[in-house]
Formats: sequence, structure tokens, C-alpha cells
Amino acid sequence: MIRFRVRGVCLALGVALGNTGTAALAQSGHTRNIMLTGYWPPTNDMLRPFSTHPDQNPGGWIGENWEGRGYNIYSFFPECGFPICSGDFEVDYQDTSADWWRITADVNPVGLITFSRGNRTRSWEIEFNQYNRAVWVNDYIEPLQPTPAPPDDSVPAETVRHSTLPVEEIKQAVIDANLGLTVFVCYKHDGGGFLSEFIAYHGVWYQSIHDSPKDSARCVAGGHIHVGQTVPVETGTAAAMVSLRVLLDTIDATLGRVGDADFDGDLDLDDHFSFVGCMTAPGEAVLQGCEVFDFNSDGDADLRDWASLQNGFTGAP
Ligand SMILES: [Ca+2]
Ligand SMILES: [Ca+2]
Ligand SMILES: [Ca+2]
Repeated sequence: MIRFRVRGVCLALGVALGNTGTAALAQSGHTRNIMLTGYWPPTNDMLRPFSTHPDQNPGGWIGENWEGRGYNIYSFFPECGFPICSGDFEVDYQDTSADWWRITADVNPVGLITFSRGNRTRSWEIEFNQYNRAVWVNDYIEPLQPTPAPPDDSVPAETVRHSTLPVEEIKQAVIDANLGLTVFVCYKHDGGGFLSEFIAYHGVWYQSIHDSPKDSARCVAGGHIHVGQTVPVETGTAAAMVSLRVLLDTIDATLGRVGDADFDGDLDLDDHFSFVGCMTAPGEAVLQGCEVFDFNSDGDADLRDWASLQNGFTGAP
């Protein structure tokens, strides 16, 4: 682990670990992997339950087939003894960018949310704009600007990329959760021009690259949320989960719900009947055409997947 000192106010770094431990299974042109990144507290601490790293999450990973929805949730974040952080995402444009591309190549996320520490209030600020800036706030390790700057040579400098998260739906859901947060979408401003906006830009940039339904690692939606410094960790975790549920709803609406074999929007007896012909032993390869039943993305359609289907039973509309 490289430890280094940073100073002053600093936003976002995300983190990468040497071994992410992800299933990285591609299916039907996309995974069911969701990538979350955190940075300064509370955004690193609030994402611990979704880390597969035993040192960062001694309580154990809860991301597998989270809430029976058919998505594996993976988080990556640094350890920060403010202002010092350690981990693969350093407060450095060069390392952050290199780690971003390495981790996404492993996770192949179908959706992503980058989080970073925001202002000094209990805010949940959903960022709409992130720019391909030619000039950024200097980081602390030479070279102090991104290399290259602007980072994205596929579009002109100062091009804005918008969040593809369902920003209004996330806002409303977090408000409705009554977590004591000030929730808003930032439509008029940018992400601050430092590491927060840099990783935010990477998120929406990555999503645009993998936007096509023909992409073997399709990414449906991505964007950034700034979390206020005084948001308690537990509140941050709760709000992240609320935001995540809305993201999963959006991905379901685009790709179809896991377990919905007849693609009619429900998990009813018709789907259960279909499962019977698809069931495998644990670890036995899922049959072609039965991938929709592999809730935990481990390559089979066994009784664990059946349990998720049963728990998600909706009946016919
Ligand atoms: Ca640097
Ligand atoms: Ca159905
Ligand atoms: Ca399975």
C-alpha cells in the first residue's frame, strides 16, 4: 500500500483493489454487476457492506444477488485517515484514471454510481454535469494535471457529459425515505474540477462507450452523487441503497427483470413453470436460454436462484 499525504480540500478518489474478486460473468451482452465507488468519508465507509475485500468489510459482502434482484453489487474505496488515504485510487489523476479502467475491465458494470464527499451539510447532491476539462485543479503528485488534459480525446475540450442515472427518480426516492438529507439534482453547475469531477467524468464517459445494446459489456446508466460531509455513515448507506434500488429499476426496465422468463414484467407462475425446465445442480452450467434465472450470476440455475424467484413472486398483474 502506498500512503501519501494530501492537503486542503479534496474531492473524490475512487479505489481499486488488486483483486476485485468479481464474478465478471458476461451474459446476453451484459453482466449483472453494479459498480459503486467511494472516496473521502463518509462515502468510503458507507459502501463497506458492498466490498468483497475482507479487510475493508470484515462483516462480509452483502452484494451477491442483492435483495434477490439478480444483481451483484461491488464497491471500491480507499481507506482514509483524513487527509491521508491509501488504496489503489490515489488523489492523483494518473493513478485514478489507470485504476478506473483496470477495475471496470474486471467488473464490466451494467450500471455504476460514483460517490464522493461534498459540502459541509447533510446533502445528497446528484450531479448532472461533468466536463471534459482542459484545466483541472492541481493534484499533489507530479504531473499535477491529468495526462492527457482534457482526458477524453473523443470529444472537444469542455464538452459536458450528463448523468445517465434516473436523477429525478433517485432524488424523489431519497426524499421519500425521510433520511434527514437535503436532496437535489445539480443541473446548473459542475462537479468542482478536482478528483470528484474527474472520476464522475470517467463514470459517464465509460457508460457512453458501453451504451450500445450490441456491446458485450453494455452499461445502461451511470453518474455521480456528492455526499455531504456531515452525513452519518448509516444514513449514507441507507441513501446509497435507496439510490441503488432506483438504478436497478431503470436497468430492469431496459434489460428485463431477472427471473422474468416471458418478459411480461412480472414474476408469476408462468415464470416458475419455466424455471422447472431450466433447473440445474449447483455449479452445473445453465442451459442456453435459461440465463434469465441465474440470479446470483454464478453460472447455474439452482435452488438458490429458485429461492430468489420465489421471494420475488409477484403474481400476474
Ligand atoms: Ca498527478
Ligand atoms: Ca413473467
Ligand atoms: Ca445461479
